[in-house]
Amino acid sequence: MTEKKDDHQDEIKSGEVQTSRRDFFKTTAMGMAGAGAVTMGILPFGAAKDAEASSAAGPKEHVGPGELDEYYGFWSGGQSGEVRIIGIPSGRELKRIPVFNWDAAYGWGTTNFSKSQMKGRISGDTHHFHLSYKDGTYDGKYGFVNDKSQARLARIRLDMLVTDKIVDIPNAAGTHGIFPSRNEINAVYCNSEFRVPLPYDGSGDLEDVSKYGCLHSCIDAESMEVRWQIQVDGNLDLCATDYEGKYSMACCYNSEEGATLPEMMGKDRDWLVIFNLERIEAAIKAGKGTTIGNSKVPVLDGRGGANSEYTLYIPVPKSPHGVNVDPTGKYAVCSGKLSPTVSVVELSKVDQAFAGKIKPRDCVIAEPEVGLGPLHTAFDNKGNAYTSIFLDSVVTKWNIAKAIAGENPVLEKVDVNYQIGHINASMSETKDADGNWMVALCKFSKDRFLPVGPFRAENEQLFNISGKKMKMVHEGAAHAEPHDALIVSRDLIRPEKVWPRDDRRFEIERAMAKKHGVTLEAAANVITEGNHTYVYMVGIAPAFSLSKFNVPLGNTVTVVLTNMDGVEDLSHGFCLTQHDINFGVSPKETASVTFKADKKGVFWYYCPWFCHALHLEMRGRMIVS
Ligand code: CUK
Ligand code: CUA
Repeated sequence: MTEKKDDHQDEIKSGEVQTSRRDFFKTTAMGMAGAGAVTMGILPFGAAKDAEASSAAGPKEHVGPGELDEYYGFWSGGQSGEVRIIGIPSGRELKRIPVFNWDAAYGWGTTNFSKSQMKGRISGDTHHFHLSYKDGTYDGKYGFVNDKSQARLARIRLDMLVTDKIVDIPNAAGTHGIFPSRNEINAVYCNSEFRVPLPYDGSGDLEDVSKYGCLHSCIDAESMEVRWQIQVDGNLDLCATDYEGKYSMACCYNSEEGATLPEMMGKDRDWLVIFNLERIEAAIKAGKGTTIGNSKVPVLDGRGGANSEYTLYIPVPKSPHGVNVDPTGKYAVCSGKLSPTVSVVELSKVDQAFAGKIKPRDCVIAEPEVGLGPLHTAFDNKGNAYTSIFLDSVVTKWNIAKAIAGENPVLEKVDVNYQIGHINASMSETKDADGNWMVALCKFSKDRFLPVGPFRAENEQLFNISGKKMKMVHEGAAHAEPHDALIVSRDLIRPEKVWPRDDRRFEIERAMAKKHGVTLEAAANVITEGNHTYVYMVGIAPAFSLSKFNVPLGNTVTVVLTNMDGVEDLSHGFCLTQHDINFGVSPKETASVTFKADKKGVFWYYCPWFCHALHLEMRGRMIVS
């Protein structure tokens, strides 16, 4: 490896702004005696809440039957591989969007379109979900989510709230932190968490860890193609972007470049790595990138600390995890994880540091103590930050200006149950942070719910943060294992109720139909070309347009189904018995499946989505002979 940067230039100024454990207990005890004790443990997430506890000035806490939530919550699904939509504040789970996971209800992983994206894989690990931006707030167009397990990025289209595109990131492993550009729909930046031999194709020296590498990748948000990559020292964790489009940034927790736990924890400081996007884009344009292995993506070398014009390595303590930029866009907050501090980086100083006028460490303007095991930070609209503290199982509310002034910035600590990972607040990752809601995503639920065997649910706790004190209003169980969540004002998300018939989603089926001289919308056609049989049908409640089709044994069969009911919420589907085939089609949607007719006999197909009083009669026979 190249020479390491000097990360001991300055001393950490923590301790100036400490809160003692005693203060912490005082604060939480007060919290328990106040509003917290009334609500904690009594109300399930999603249950009705007595209206008198709602504060007049704050957001509406109770969402009655038939009423709509004020916010959409977008939850990553962790090792379930999906993304979930939750109504906030009610906690109602509204939808699960299969992304990297196979799903029977929608047929994700079964239909030809989903297979073209999943490419034979059926699992994933989604940690970070973000929406596309324009001018510092959400534009309602796309959502993006990482797959840590197989180095992919997926895009969800927000008009239909379905997975749209999945891209593989070359020479990467453990794609973890991601963040889109915040000024325009432009790029999504993705971090590799695992250092691997490069090229990552099984060639070269596989044993020598010092020869491994790690990349920060830029993916075009519209084409979803990987535009460039840059190699860094260490390995990367979470990702953020500024509001102007000048920088992307990443926390690095393994500056030691070790492969085992003790090897990775040796140093007192690792880095916040800042990527100079203007310089990187210019270098890529000038053809300065090289390629790695079979990948055609241009790669720059951002290693070598001070010697790299593309990267700035800001020393921060110790194995930092989350990095979050505040709603003013002025500060990036890195959570120390193994240090009880958060580091506040002033982004306006980064240019001076890139120019060599100040040391990288001079960009850190405050380093308050917030508790043991700080992981992630959310923000309100009053200059306060809320940091999740894993080991202490608390959320620490602290004031950014006070921290910068060198005063004790800690305003309140509140207990959460238990071992909190991510935290987020309503619109926290935009310039329109509104300070209404905060959610604590706790990794352990222990005694909070009925026991259900050794694998337990997570516990998610929702706080009204509009008042002086944080007030928990709900808690509820979550299936494994949302890492991160966004709480988004509902006016920014405007999903359609019916598909437009010319949607790009049906390109595969439309091209097929064109070739066969049939239309998808008026189809009752069986076309056999050699050993491939194509079956086109429509569903109009309560019937398929074909009540029977015949297939020669051994043929490949493609069934194309269009839902011709343009009625809101009237879905159909196609479940073929004994063939592991099941998918849904929402109003005016087309989808198709391809399988082998490898068994002789009669096989009923039926509509699995309850669509009509005669829904059970919506069926037909496939006869294979
Ligand atoms: S990471 Cu899981 S708690 Cu993957 Cu965002 Cu911090
Ligand atoms: Cu169509 Cu049930």
